[in-house]
Amino acid sequence: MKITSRIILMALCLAGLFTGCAERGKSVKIASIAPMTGESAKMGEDISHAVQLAVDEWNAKGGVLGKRIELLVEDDRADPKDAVSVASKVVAQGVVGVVGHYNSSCTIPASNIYHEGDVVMITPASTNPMVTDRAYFTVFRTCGRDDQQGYVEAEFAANYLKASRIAVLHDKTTYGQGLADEFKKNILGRGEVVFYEGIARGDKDFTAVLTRVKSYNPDLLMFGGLYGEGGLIAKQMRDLGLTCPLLSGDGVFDPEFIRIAGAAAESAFLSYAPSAENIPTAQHFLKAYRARWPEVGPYSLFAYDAANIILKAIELSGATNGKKIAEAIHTNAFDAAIGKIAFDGKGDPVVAPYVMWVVKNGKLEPMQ
Ligand code: ABU
Repeated sequence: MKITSRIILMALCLAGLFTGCAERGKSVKIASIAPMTGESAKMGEDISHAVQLAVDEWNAKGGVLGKRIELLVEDDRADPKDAVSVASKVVAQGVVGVVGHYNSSCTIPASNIYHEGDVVMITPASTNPMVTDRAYFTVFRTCGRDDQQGYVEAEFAANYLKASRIAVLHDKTTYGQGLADEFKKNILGRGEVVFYEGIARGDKDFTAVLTRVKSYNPDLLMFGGLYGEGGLIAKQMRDLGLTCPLLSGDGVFDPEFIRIAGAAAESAFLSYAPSAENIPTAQHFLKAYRARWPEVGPYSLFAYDAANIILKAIELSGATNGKKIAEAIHTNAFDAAIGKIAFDGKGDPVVAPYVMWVVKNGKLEPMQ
């Protein structure tokens, strides 16, 4: 553990927040950490509900290692600094596993804390390659990566849409710009990127930048970012008479995108995982989740699997020590809701495909 982390832990001890040693043993603590407030709060709710479901199911069967599982739900407010302080807090509280974070820009700095504190972290949603490219032993993800996703989007743009003049917008975040850059790298030589610019997260009016995009007469607009801005861009580009298709990624993949864009969402193309509706092993999760909450979010299944993998690894290793739990994750294949999951040496799932979806009649539908 680095000196800075030790100092933070000592400060938390003095503040009376360091309950880790005193209470370790009474229960097994895991945490769900994501934005619970602000623009991406829906993602945090989707993730924490799924983790809650997994924890409740384990507790109904007697917990893990004979102990009750306690779930801490924490808010990182989609802010990298808050993510680091919440990560330090839960490590000090003796959490043995974390499902989170949502934003790659939070997961990457927070994972330094879990790495230094030997705590297992599995993100269900952070797709930037850097999350796992440092190959931290206790850091994993159940979702795919943006280098895979950017490749699939570029293949689709070149081969299906036959796009040749492409405008690219991104939200300047680790995820949004990262995905836009992966797309740009993979489209090179097949389509020309005639416009490339960043927008600001939280902005509501994109008519100025979209008017400039329109002046380039693109035959495709690719957006790297999240559903809030994605929905507004879809709506405002149509209002301006920009008729080319809109292509985006998993960050825009949510019914909220359609609720924001309205009819303008129609025919938008999004890359995301294959439909869970068609996966036999996912049926129990879908039924149990929908019995408690109305809408399964894009990362709910990945969060449910992440929580179950942490708890199963605790059971398999017979330990609550982070390195032992991580070793069990690295060396076993897990029967997850999404199917069998095994991890490579970096902590990425060995199989995590992306497919293209389209908005049709106001609904997200996987394309053939
Ligand atoms: N992967 C979509 C949004 C979350 C993130 O990676 O920042």
